[in-house]
Parts: sequence; C-alpha cells; structure tokens
Amino acid sequence: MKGRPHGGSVSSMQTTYVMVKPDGVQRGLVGEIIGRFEAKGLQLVGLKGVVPSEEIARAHYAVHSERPFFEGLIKFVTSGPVVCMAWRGVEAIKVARGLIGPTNGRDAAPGTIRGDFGMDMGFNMIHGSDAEETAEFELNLWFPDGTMDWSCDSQKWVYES
Ligand code: D4T
Repeated sequence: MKGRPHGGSVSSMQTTYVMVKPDGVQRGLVGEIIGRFEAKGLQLVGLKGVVPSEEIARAHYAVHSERPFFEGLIKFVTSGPVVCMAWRGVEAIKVARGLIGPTNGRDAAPGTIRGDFGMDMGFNMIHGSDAEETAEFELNLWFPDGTMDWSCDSQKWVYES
C-alpha cells in the first residue's frame, strides 16, 4: 500500500494500529470486528493478513519483554495469521480502545469486542495502540510502506463539520 506517512494535519485526527490476533482469526471474528470499526465511522486506511515473524512480534511487544508472560505471548501471536489494520478518525486511538474494551474479556463490558466475545486475558482477540507514539511505532512496524491515502465520502455524514 502506498500513501503518506501516518498521522494527520487536523490536530485530533489520528491513525491507530489495530490487529486481530490469531485467536480472533481462528474463531472467525474478523468480519465482525472489521464491521464494528466501520460502523463506528472510522476510516479503513490499512488492511493485510500475515503470519507474524518472531522478529516483528518481539518488536511489537518489546515493552513487555521483561514480563513473565512475554515468551508465551510471542508464541501465541506467531502461531497463525493475524489481520493488521490501520483506522483513521478524530481521536481514533481512544475510540478504538473503547470499541475493544479492557485487556481481560471477563472484565470487559458487553458491547465491547472483548466483552462480547472474550473470556480470557491472553486470548483477547485484538490489539489496539494505546498512545500516539505507540501508534506511530506500530504503524511503521506493520505498514512500513505506509497506509492508504483516500477520501472517504461518507465521512461528511460522520462528522458535523
Ligand atoms: P494489547 O497490547 O494486545 O492491545 O493488549 P492491552 O493493551 O489491552 O494489554 P497489555 O498491553 O497490558 O498486554 C499485552 C498483551 O499481553 C497479554 N497479557 C497481558 C497476558 O497474556 N498476561 C498478562 O498478565 C497481561 C497483563 C494480553 C495482551
């Protein structure tokens, strides 16, 4: 995919990295998950499926490298295909995290993705960037060629101005 660097000119406009993890793909939840982001009004600017290499998985989760669950997490996330997405919108990072819900599905409210489909901490189906710097890092890691630059006509019916 070609396009401009991630990020935007409007101050609150953000692009966030979202990834359906191997459990979400294996359980056939990809369509449901993409549908929720689309229906919310976010704009899809990146989409691909990959089986992550150990190298990219370790880079993505480097912040957790000293945690006891790290090696299990790497084994899990490299165990099969993931679906990598970039979603764009006003405050997209916060909005995506809200759609996803808290880490443990048992604590997540119904209506969130983890709340509706998850029962576990490790198998929590989906990842979403937690801050602007993280989003920038993760988008560059998973979409090194950039994201799609396109004008979404329906956005004029998503935002009042
Ligand atoms: P990600 O990063 O995958 O979107 O999840 P969260 O942002 O909600 O949670 P996190 O970064 O704290 O954890 C990353 C990843 O590690 C798994 N995990 C986490 C785990 O297996 N055991 C644990 O004790 C924790 C804290 C779940 C998500």
